[in-house]
Amino acid sequence: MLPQDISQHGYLVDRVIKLSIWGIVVVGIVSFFIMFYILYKFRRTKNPFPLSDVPSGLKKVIFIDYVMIIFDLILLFMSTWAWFFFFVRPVEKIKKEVQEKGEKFVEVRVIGRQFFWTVEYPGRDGVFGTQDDFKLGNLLVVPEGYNVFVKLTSGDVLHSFFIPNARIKYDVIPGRETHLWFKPAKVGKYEIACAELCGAMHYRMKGYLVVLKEQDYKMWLDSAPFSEISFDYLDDDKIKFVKGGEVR
Ligand SMILES: [Cu+2]
Repeated sequence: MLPQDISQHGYLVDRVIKLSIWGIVVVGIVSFFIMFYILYKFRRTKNPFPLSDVPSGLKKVIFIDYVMIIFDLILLFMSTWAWFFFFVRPVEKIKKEVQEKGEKFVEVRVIGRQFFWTVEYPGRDGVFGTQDDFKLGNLLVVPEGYNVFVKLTSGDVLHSFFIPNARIKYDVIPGRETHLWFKPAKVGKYEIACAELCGAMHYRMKGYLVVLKEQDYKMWLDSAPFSEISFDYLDDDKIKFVKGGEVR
């Protein structure tokens, strides 16, 4: 039903979606059952004259309202929690937590433009603004199991950086920096989409997230960006880089 979840915290989003869908299905079935039951029970041949009041037995169905209120509150709590977890907590705080726990992380910058993504990497030293920084077009390469911090900006109009498999999506806003954090837990190649209608070629604004094993990532970083990635777990789909960061 949903695309494969490859991030460590994607289940927070999935359970809200699944609960919504199953809740709607159950409520729909119960509501239609009651509706058809009432249509049948109070049919005109048996009840030629309208009743002046709701029969007392029927008043009991009001319990459905209470069930719905409780269900909505649970849903509200769960979705607020997921939202808070991913987007409301300041990224500096998450980074501090990650460092205190001794977890590994990488940082990248993503710039959205009509109609492509530019991904800036800090290179081997992990620091931006140094000699070994490099850029790639439409390709975000990250190591498996690392925390990934993405700083998002726009070069022109509104875009939205969306990785369905990682369950993250955030608006890319001109003149403002937004942040995303996720933790890829499964190697492979996954789609990145633009989820905000940004112009005529919006549908072609597509990139890839490539999650590599740690040692492969390091190997790639040593030869980046003018190398090609081909590991057997990438669906034998070779990803080539050429000078200037174009991806073929
Ligand atoms: Cu776009």
